[in-house]
Parts: sequence; structure tokens; C-alpha cells
Amino acid sequence: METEKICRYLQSMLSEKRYRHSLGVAEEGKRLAQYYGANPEKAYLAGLVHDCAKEIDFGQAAELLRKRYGITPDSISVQQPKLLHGPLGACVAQSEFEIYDPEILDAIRYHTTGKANMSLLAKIIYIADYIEPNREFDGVDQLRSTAYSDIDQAIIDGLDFTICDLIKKHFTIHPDTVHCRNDLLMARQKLRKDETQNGKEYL
Ligand code: DGI
Ligand code: FE
Ligand code: FE
Repeated sequence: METEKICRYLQSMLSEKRYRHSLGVAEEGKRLAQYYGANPEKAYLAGLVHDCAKEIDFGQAAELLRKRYGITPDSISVQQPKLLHGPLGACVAQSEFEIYDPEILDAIRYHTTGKANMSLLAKIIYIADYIEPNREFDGVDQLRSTAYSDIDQAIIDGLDFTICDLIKKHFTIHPDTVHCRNDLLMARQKLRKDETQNGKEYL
């Protein structure tokens, strides 16, 4: 489906504020993709539609996933139905917007929790969602600057922020959120270890 048609469709599904946020994530995603050498068109499209299922009634989301798309949601997401808008969004993007690119669908599916072994595109959408120009929270400018110097660190910082907030509210933490953070921290430690070991060889 052409982008213009997707935009019109999205406007009918989302509040004005959520639609503006989606355009912000699309633009930020495109910028990050240009900066990190990912595909800017894919990033724009993924950003544009990432929240397409956000305003589907919480009560209906699990049922829709099961009955219409044949997907059984995990128990944490059923208990916290906000978490369903990523997986449901990937289904809607495919069935309504005719998006079939698995990398784009994956970026939409995991944009809330992240996951282990994220593609560069998925990382870009995760962090673009956090730092797009309409976002305002303490520390957003710092996170914006980290996003353009070290994207993995920016995602770790975003996850830390989300996890701390969830803990303060006594909310559940989705295993994908934990796996994503562990994966990035382990990769970071491995990199450091490799650097140290390589350093020693030159001594
Ligand atoms: O859809 P957006 O508002 O643009 O942003 P998002 O898709 O990142 O959703 C953020 C919400 O998701 C926020 O209310 C916190 C919640 N969330 C993120 N990770 C987890 C989570 N909630 C639970 N229970 N567990 C998580 O791991
Ligand atoms: Fe979202
Ligand atoms: Fe979003």
C-alpha cells in the first residue's frame, strides 16, 4: 500500500496525538537509519505504523490475536494488555497495510519490549520511539545524544528507565525486556573483554 494511503488509514485508527507521535517515530527512524547505514525507507515505514494497534480496545486485543491471527499471546501480555499492541500491530501491518517485509514486521512486533538479537532496524525503531521530537521527559536530551553516538547504550539506558519505572509501580517485567537488556550488556562485556585481551597481545 502506498505511504499516503497508509497515512490516511492510520489517521482513522489513531488519535491526533498518537498519529503525530507515529510521524515523529517515522522521521526519527529515517534519520537514525541514515546515520547508522540502515535502510531509511524501511525505518520510515516501520516507525509510521509501529503503534497502529495501540488504540484497539485492550479487552479485544488478545481475542483478536487468537481468533483472527491464530496467535496465542503469552500470559504476561494477557495480564498487561498494553504489551499486545506490538504483536498485534505486526499482524495489522500485514493484513491491512500489506507490509510483508519480515524485518519491518519484527521491528513493529518487538518495539515495546525489545528482544535478544535485535536487528539494526528493530534497534532503531525501539530508540526512535523513545526520542522522537514530540517526546518530553527528564533525560530525553541526553538519551537523544547517546542514540546518535552509541545506539546499544541508548537502548540499555531506555530499558533501565522503563524497568525502574515498572518496578516502582510494582508492574510485571516482560521476559523479552529482560532478554534484550541482558543480551546488549553481555555483548558489551564481550567486546570489552576482547579489547582487553587484544591489548594484552600487544604488550
Ligand atoms: O506505545 P508507546 O506509548 O509509544 O510506547 P511503548 O510501545 O514503548 O509502550 C510503553 C508502555 O509499555 C509503558 O506504559 C510501559 C510498558 N512496558 C514496556 N515494557 C514493559 C512494559 N510493561 C510491562 N508490564 N512489562 C514490560 O516489560
Ligand atoms: Fe508502542
Ligand atoms: Fe510509540
